[in-house]
Amino acid sequence: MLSSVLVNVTRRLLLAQSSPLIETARFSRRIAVALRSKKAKSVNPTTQYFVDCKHVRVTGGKGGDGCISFLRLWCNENAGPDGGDGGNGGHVVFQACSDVKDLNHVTTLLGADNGDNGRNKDCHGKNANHTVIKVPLGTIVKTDSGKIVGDLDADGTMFVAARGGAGGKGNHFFISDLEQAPQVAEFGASGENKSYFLELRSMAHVGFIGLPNAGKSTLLRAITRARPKVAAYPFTTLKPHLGMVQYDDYEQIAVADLPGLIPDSHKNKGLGIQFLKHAERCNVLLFVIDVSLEEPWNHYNTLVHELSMFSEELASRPRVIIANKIDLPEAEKNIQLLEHHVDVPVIPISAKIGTNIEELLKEIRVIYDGMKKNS
Ligand SMILES: Nc1nc2c(ncn2[C@@H]2O[C@H](COP(=O)(O)OP(=O)(O)OP(=O)(O)O)[C@@H](O)[C@H]2O)c(=O)[nH]1
Ligand SMILES: [Mg+2]
Repeated sequence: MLSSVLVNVTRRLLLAQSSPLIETARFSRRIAVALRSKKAKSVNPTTQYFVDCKHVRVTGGKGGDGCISFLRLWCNENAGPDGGDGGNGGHVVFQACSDVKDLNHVTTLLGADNGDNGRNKDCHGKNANHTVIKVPLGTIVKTDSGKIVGDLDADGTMFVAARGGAGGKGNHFFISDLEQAPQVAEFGASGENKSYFLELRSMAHVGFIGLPNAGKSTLLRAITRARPKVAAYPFTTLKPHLGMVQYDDYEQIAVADLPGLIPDSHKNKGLGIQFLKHAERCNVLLFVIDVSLEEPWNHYNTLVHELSMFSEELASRPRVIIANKIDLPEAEKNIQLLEHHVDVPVIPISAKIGTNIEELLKEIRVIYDGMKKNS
């Protein structure tokens, strides 16, 4: 009885959560609604950094040794050599997987299992399983000298980083017309031992670009469960933070909060080129502008200038302006002026209060779908 009541309540909750169909005139099809978690965020410090570059050492498994053995039966004391072969060692393989978003889980030392040794009665050792390490889509594999040897840009693609050693042959293998009782067997070969740099090229689908204090981290906190530090001073964020926006059709969009840019960032001022490189790895750039400040279009022009000085291709990516802090009194007139001065769509929001966030999430999904269609 109680369980059926619970089931009904859960069903009602689920129905209440499920979203209505939203038809837009522009696309005349359903746009997935972002699922925004209502669960309270943990208050414990859980600082987790997004790892997009890693140096790893990989070792293939050793092959199993061959066995030297002679069979003795009750009716035949010298029934012949019966030493089995060793099994092959496992490979270390990197596999691109869309479920994985960064290289945080990849350890520095990666090894595969060894093959089993051969046994008497012609028992061959078992081949070791390969060690498959999932890496995000867009991971490139470089040697220590910087040569690119693998580009894992499609789901499921694999790169064999270190081959396992072959198993050694047992003495049964060495029987010949001349030698009927060989007393030799091989050791298993050692696996390859190599080192690589893994580098994640496509960091997130969407990246927030903005001057310091524009409210990028506040916005990431508002739309995802990520918890970057927010404070009223510049350069609060020193490393990129990543959050996932989940939609009700199970699509997930990775959003990155990048450290603030300042004039001359492309000359390595402020936090410098390193973070422009991160921007290079985002498919869509959202410019977060603080519209409570005077002449916000100048901020936008500064950001575009920095991006184009760094890379022309970067400046030509799809982009949208997010006019943040519309809750402040000076914002209203600044937004109108901003829309007048720029030729890209402007979405007014207040990341702190949550105004217009649903609209922004819908817009992000529309851009993301368009981007997927074109790629
Ligand atoms: N009134 C108001 N304040 C906001 C809003 N969004 C952010 N802020 C405030 O602006 C300040 C800076 O916010 P952050 O999110 O740390 O800004 P940021 O762009 O991440 O800054 P850096 O990490 O230094 O680049 C904080 O004090 C926020 O509370 C908003 O919509 N309205
Ligand atoms: Mg920040």
